Amino acid sequence: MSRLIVVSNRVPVPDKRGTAPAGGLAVALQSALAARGGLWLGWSGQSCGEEDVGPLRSVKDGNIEYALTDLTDLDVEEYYHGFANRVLWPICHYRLDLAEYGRREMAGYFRVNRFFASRLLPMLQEDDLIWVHDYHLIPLADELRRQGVKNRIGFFLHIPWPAPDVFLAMPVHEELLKTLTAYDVIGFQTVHDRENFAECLARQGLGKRLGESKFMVGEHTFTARPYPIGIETDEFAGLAKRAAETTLHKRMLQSLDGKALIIGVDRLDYSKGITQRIDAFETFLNRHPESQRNVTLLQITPKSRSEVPEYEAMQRTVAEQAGRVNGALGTVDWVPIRYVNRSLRRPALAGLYRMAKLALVTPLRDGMNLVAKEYVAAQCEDDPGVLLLSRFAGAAQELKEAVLVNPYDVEGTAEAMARSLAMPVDERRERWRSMMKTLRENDVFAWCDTFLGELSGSTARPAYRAALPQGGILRSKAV
Ligand code: ADQ
Repeated sequence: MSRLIVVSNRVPVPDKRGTAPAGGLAVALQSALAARGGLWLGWSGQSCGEEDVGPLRSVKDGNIEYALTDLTDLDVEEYYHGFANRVLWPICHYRLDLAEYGRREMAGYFRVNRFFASRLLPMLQEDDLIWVHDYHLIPLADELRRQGVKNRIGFFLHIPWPAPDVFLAMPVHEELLKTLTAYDVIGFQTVHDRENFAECLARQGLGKRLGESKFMVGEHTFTARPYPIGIETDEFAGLAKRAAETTLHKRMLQSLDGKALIIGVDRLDYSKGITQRIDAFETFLNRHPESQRNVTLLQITPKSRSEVPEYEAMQRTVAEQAGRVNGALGTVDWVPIRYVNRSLRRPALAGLYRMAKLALVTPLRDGMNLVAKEYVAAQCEDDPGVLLLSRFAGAAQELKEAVLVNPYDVEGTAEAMARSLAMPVDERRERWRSMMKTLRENDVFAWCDTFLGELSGSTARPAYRAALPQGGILRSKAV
């Protein structure tokens, strides 16, 4: 079997005790790496200021090598904060209004991709399979090809690919689209993303479509297909079951004092629809006064990207909004919204999901949304809670038995909350069983196998689960 090379912006490096930071994606990729032997390359998260970047920092864990590079201040500003976070992220989430185009940032993005290619080059062997992740690294294959690399190279986009009218509004769209076609396999979360990509090619007159998933640009043919990402379903379900025995779980139950728990878990990001969700919750409480004092919304939102001004503003807006609702509707012994700005360990999160009667997963746009899948996996089969899910999350393409809503429709979402809380147990069980079947069939290990099967041209499915790194899901976190 060929070696596997994973390249992503950030890398979940195990610490000195061999413990990697947590999450299904990292575990699946680590187990694929452990089965084949290989290398994971990415940014260290550190800047070397204005100095020249020093040698790679390498950490060995069994037959996996983690290779980390620093970047200069200018690189971090232009490539990461600039083009990736202030242009590609908003554009791919349909927020043309938030995109800040600057020639300098665009040039910096391509420059840093060239730099990653030059760091990888000396470590490559002839038959290595290369798997590149996410929007930070779209031009990487093109840069590697320019430097003479002939290996099979795959790319997976974790976020949505926007409709042509949105994508084509980005000044550098043509170059970016062209560089994407240098890959051998391009993975999207949904059919919808792949079709948006295909329409962008057609609108630009770039190459031709040979079949549903086959495309040709110049002499190069490649595959572009949906590979919806999953979670470590059975492991996460086990974690949630065990969490019910913990002290935190018992304390939480006590503090709820019989009230139904409603949960929202998201990184603080404008794509997640948190303010619209709180508006909908307030509308629900006002329209269903009998629910007041009987429900509590726990919104868990760790800060992210606080260097981007929109995120800082959003943090203030959400805190003020929760405070306003609590002030207007709360009583001395009932707080409608508990707003928590921190990250939780996975066992604690799994336990809270299991306790919640309803999960509000209402992004305005999301590549997949793993919180939706984790919530379903964490439920107790006899008395499962209800997943209220945005139609604009990739997960809605698979979890059709969720209560699907349009998050922009605040009143519709409020009514869906009322229906979900009143849903009879038989209906909840039926919906849950069907969603759980989907999650079991397409877990993150199957996702990894399918993508790598396509990339390596092999139909045999290696059992990556058997090669799970020590400690499994308790020890790792998303890339
Ligand atoms: P994200 O935008 O980060 O990922 P998501 O898919 O929801 O979104 O994954 C978030 C992960 O972080 C989940 O595993 C969740 O449990 C964890 N998390 C969130 N809040 C947490 C908290 N307070 N404490 C601890 N853990 C927390 C991007 C894309 C998504 C796509 C994923 C994977 O934007 O659309 O689903 O990649 O491809």
